[in-house]
Amino acid sequence: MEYEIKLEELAIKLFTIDAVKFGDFMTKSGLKTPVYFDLRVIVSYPDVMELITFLLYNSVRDSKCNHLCGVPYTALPVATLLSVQAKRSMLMRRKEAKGYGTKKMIEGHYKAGESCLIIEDVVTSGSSVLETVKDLVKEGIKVDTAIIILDREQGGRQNLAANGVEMKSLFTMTNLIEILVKHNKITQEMANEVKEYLRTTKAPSSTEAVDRASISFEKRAELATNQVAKQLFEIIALKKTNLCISVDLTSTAKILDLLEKVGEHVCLVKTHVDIIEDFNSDFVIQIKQLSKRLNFLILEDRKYADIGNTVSLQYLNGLYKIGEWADCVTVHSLPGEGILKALNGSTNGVSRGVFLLAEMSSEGNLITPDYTKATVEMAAKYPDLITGFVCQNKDTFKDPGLIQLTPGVQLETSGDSLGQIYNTPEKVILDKGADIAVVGRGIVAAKSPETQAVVYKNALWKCYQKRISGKME
Ligand code: S5P
Repeated sequence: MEYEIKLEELAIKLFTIDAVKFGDFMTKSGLKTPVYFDLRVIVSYPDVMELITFLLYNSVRDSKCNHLCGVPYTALPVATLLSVQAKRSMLMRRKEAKGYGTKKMIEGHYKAGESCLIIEDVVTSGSSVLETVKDLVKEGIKVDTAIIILDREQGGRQNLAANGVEMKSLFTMTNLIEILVKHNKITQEMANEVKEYLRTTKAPSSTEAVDRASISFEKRAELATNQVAKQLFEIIALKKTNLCISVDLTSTAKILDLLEKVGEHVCLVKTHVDIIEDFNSDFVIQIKQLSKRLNFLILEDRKYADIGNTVSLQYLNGLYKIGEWADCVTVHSLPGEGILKALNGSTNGVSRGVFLLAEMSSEGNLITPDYTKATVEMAAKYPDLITGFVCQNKDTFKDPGLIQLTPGVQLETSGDSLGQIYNTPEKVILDKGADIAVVGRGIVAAKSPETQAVVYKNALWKCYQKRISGKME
């Protein structure tokens, strides 16, 4: 109750000090608006600052975040007060990088893998919040919540949600207006005009977004929520290879022989266990030993696509008992969420990993943009299980803690006679946003697979380095 009373008190004060004004105004972008906010003035009113701090305090206290960061400049003093009161560390984002020394955008003491809560005054499109989020994420800091004084309800909430940031606000515009009408500060007529304006004027969907492709694999390891993804990022960074070999061979001896030669050059080995003619338990022991000795993970490309119950049987039972030896598996989203529910969990205390197929490389495949979008949305509900996506495009997903695995890679663009489409390492890493490139016949069918694996490894790594250095033409 005290909270409600103070919230109304704040609304009235904001009106009284002209932090919120009604009439005919022009926005920065030249649009007409019947309501205008300027919260920069609040610093001159200690009672308003105190009220805001009081109202935001509980959200800060209840958050598990290591740090707070105010979006420059208006929210900086608010963040400072909250930081002191909640005894929580504060970080500061620079508006411009220093011209000398380190190009640091974030000031304060922090470690990659820590988390940060964002504080902001007013959100319209959400792009200012996202600029701050982007710089924090680049440092390996996780951001999932932004605490806002006023949500203008013009699309900011949706833009933030699309970047994995939940917005909590003291007021929405609608609810602020209702309070002001109740206290006879504005007429019902004015309130209706503002509501109509809100209904018809939306901020453009924000172009500002976290660009996962510009973040190093080391930092992304800290942002991963799935243990397999974290491990894979770490292996990639350590071995300096983002090459996955697809060992589409039909005898265990040939697979083991190939892996003995190329294992040190790859981060991930992709198998199709059901094409092996002499599969046996000794093969499992040997490939696991190789994976330990040469430090790569194993992805069984089973492409599960059945109802949850069947998939859980297929995963743990039958001849292959895939769940016992594969670090991760590929899964279709087609049957719906049941398939992820069935796989969610761990085997013998070891986290599982799933690469969801969001797009395919083959010509004429039936996956539509809506299907891809729904697949990414489905994955967001299983942060502990999802390692990443098998997909072809950078825009398919944004979360820097997930991995883009892209097949259909050869040194020369072409295809095969059965609809496979190939792109070059440059194209998949620099244009298409792949984190790991899957190469099958490009290496397996080469005269010297070992030499060819090194060629692919170096080409892919060079592109990755170029990508994170930001020197793309
Ligand atoms: O969209 C896809 C998804 C996958 S997992 N396109 C693919 O080609 N794959 C797999 O990647 C395919 O099953 C095969 O094992 C590998 C590509 O092999 P390559 O010989 O064409 O490089």
